[in-house]
Amino acid sequence: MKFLQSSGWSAAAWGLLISALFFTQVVTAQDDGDDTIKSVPLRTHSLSQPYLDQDLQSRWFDFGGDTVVRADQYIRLTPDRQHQAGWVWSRLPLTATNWEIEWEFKIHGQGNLYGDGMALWITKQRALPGPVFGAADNFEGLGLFFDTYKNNRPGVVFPYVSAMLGDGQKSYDHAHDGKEHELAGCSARGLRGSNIPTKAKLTYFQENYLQLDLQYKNVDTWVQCFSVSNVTLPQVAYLGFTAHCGELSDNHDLISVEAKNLYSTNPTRPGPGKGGKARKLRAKKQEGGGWGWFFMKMVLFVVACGGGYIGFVAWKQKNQRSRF
Ligand SMILES: [Ca+2]
Repeated sequence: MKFLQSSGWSAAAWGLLISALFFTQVVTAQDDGDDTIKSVPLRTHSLSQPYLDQDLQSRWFDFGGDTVVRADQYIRLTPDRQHQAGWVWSRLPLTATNWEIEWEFKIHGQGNLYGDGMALWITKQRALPGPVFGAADNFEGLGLFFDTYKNNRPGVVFPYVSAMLGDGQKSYDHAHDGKEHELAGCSARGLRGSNIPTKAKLTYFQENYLQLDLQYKNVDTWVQCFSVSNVTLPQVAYLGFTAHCGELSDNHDLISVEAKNLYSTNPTRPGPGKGGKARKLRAKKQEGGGWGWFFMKMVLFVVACGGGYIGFVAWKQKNQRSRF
């Protein structure tokens, strides 16, 4: 009994030691990826006050629908009135292979009931008004929705942020707030009407991963909404922001957009690929290069631990027998 106990403790200690080494290695590998990423500002896809030039035009963006530009404050995609829809679309496609888009926005209004929300688009189509947060359905590319009105998603806290990859055929699932074709998403309670600048940061490394981080709880505190591996977006796609109000309304304001071209100075590792909850869930659904590697290491780790334990028990038993 004593032997079993002591071998159990020894094996546990060995397991702990190996685990510590293993996870240290994983965390280190992710952290040191960050300083190999460089960025170059993309002026063609960035927006800041006063938004328009002297001729009240924008060189890089078109505005439409009910959008109102207030040069010293915001681009209001919809005012807090029923049946409004507005849009802003880049004139040039986003052709960078890897990029980051950080934007500040504000969703606020008078009503106790409000909606419907706003969206960011990276799509082949541009400036087509429609029913999906002010843009056309059956899009090709990425739709990222900041949905403030729960149509029907029991058990989900709203506002809810969700991403969908459209192929030109799929329709946005309005009745269930995008559930049917959701790529990834997260609840963001407090995002609407937050008293700090609300920001989102979308990072894309081609054929590697797509990650969304949000800032709405505290200044300079980002929370990861999702990180999904093996995402491929159209190589030529326009950047758009749209919003829509139906029976319920809200102000949907775009404050600024900062786009960057990203490139990795380490050709063997094109992106940092931080692991988040959504990404871990996603990894169970699909096999990815990065996660295939992770899975292999886990298997090897379990095999090593098991082998070590069996070897240790055998050695102990042999030792015990030789003592008597
Ligand atoms: Ca909704």
